[in-house]
Amino acid sequence: MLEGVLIRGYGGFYYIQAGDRVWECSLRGKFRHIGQSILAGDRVLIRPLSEKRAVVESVQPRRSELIRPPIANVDQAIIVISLIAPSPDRRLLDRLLVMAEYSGIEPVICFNKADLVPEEESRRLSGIYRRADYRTMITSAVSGTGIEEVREALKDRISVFAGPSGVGKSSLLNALQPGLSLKTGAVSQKIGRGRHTTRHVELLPLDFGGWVADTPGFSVIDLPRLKREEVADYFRELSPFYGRCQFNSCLHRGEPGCLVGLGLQNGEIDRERYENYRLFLEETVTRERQY
Ligand SMILES: Nc1nc2c(ncn2[C@@H]2O[C@H](COP(=O)(O)OP(=O)(O)OP(=O)(O)O)[C@@H](O)[C@H]2O)c(=O)[nH]1
Ligand SMILES: [Mg+2]
Ligand SMILES: [Zn+2]
Repeated sequence: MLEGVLIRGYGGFYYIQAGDRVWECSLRGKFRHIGQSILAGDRVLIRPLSEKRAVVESVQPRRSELIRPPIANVDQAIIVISLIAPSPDRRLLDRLLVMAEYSGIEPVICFNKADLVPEEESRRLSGIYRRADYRTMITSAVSGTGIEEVREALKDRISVFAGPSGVGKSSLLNALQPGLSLKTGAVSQKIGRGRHTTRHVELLPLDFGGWVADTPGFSVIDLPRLKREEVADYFRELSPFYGRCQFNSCLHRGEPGCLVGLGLQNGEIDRERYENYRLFLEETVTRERQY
């Protein structure tokens, strides 16, 4: 028996990376009987039948399960935002951070296209998020800045690249591992989107260890269904204020004795982050009323 990771399923076959090769596998009959599904990212035990073919004997319990894209055991989300062209969509970034945290996936923010903006600008933006306790990187797929740091983050883990269209997700992956040859640029934006509905999810094995999934860009993302008092839990810089405001149930929207206002004044909390918190809170309150 060998231990492996499912990298893609296609036409009733399952491609599993184990040891130094990718095995074409079928599932043992019992999976059909118990109706157990198997996803990219699943860790499995396989029994080799020949040089390349094997049978999946069992699937290990999942640590996590992402729905879009459908991948099991994702360790981290590399959220790619470009510093310019397209300009940073902070609202989308903050939504993605909420989503990652909600799914139990560690977010890493990658500020890309650093070659196109002054260094102070990259540092300013990444500083805001670093101070808010997120892991950030400044990268360029063109000049190679930060690529080694991204490699280190990806090593031996299962990661998903996410973010708006045109920010350089596929370009970064190509820079990380030139052999990947993922399509990039204006053309791929169209094809990538069009293909997305039919394309099977695939994990790309990295030659330095680990797996990544590239995803097509998107610009809209719903917040998870939260309760109003939970929204602050998804803004890391607000956690020190938990239970410290005058009212225990403080939602930090101008209540008497709210300490977050002070944090804003002394620059401990970034204003735009706070505005997004308020926006997400209002959205959540509105949605609560609909149920
Ligand atoms: N100057 C510069 N251009 C970049 C960089 N990264 C990507 N680009 C360019 O930005 C454009 C979009 O890059 P892609 O890698 O296709 O972007 P993507 O995020 O994969 O886009 P979708 O697949 O549509 O979601 C291409 O023309 C790239 O050459 C970078 O670091 N610096
Ligand atoms: Mg792409
Ligand atoms: Zn408060």
